[in-house]
Amino acid sequence: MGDIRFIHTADLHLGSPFSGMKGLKKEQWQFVKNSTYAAFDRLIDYAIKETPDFVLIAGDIYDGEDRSIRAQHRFQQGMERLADAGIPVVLGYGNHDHLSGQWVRFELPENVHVFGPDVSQIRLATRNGEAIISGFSYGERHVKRAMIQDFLPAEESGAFYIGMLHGSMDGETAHAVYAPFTKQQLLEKNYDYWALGHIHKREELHHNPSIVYPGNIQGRHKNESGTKGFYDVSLSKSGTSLQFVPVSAVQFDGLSIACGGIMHMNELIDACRNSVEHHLIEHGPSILQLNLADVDEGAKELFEEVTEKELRETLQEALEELETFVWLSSIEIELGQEVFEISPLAEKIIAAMDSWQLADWKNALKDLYRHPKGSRFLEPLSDRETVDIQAAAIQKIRRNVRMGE
Ligand SMILES: [Mn+2]
Repeated sequence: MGDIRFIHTADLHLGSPFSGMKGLKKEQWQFVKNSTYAAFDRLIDYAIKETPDFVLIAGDIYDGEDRSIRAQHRFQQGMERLADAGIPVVLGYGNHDHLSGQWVRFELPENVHVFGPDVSQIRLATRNGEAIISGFSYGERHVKRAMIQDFLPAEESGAFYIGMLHGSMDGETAHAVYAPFTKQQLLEKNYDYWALGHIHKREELHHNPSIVYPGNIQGRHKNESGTKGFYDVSLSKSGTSLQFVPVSAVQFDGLSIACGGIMHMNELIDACRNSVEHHLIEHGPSILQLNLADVDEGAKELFEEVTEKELRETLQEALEELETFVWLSSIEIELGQEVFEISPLAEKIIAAMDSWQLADWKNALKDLYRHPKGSRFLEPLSDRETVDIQAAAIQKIRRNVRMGE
């Protein structure tokens, strides 16, 4: 048997609303909102150029259970382009686009094989042998059962066995746990490859056989930073080679600017523009959180009279002349403890927050999480998110609650 070659992608989240991004001009907003589609089109272009044996999509094709008509239309077009190129697709739906949602029906072309809510097998003949692909779609949003138990172990030595599973490792606390599995459970099936989805950060959990999260193809917020894409996989009975293919149309990143020695605002603006320009040359269109670091006494005075909003708008304007898309989503000013005198009240609040457990955060944020309209856009609160929220809260408190206030 020779190699088989396939594309492993997941979490396309077509139609992501990118809500919460404020102040973008109309064209900038269009550019960001179109990014999931642009990344998807690049994936399809790549497949047509490289002609793999098939394409696997491990869940969350759509961002919402209502599968917007626009998102479905764009997906349909992509699948038809693959049909014309003779490339089969195997997919399962995930927790975001589970089968119990309400949506307008589209009929996908015949090259597209879709898993039902129970674990089943799809067999594909390739130039170098048969691939037996096992998987399922989410019948409803919350699949908490260990679906791994229903996957049949590999038994035919003449075929490639691939498992497709949208879910998370048992004990993983940073995300809502769906269809939980352990690495051992996957390995016991004796498959040649595990094509996972759900976790948006790419990671190879195991090599030989490979157990892989490709991550999403387009970041949707600051916690999905860096370049995003999918894997081009070559699989043989002796091993696997994974090639990451970047396709994100815009990437989220943090960028640190050293402010030591800066005395005037024009110097700061120049320093920011230079750093941002370098970043864009290397990474392309970006949404950046600027971190102004090493703020000494001289630089500190510059920030006393301006609000973060004013500063951000001014810097954004200064970046407008660059050809590549860039948006400053926030500016953090890293102040050493000695630079700003923090009031005893602020100290107390920060210390109290430090001892909070997840349950305390849930209590503090309950108005938001129980909001009838807002709550459906939120993923369940996790320990990891509370770390981010706490860091942001501390920064706000440090800046706003000063001595004598
Ligand atoms: Mn997802």
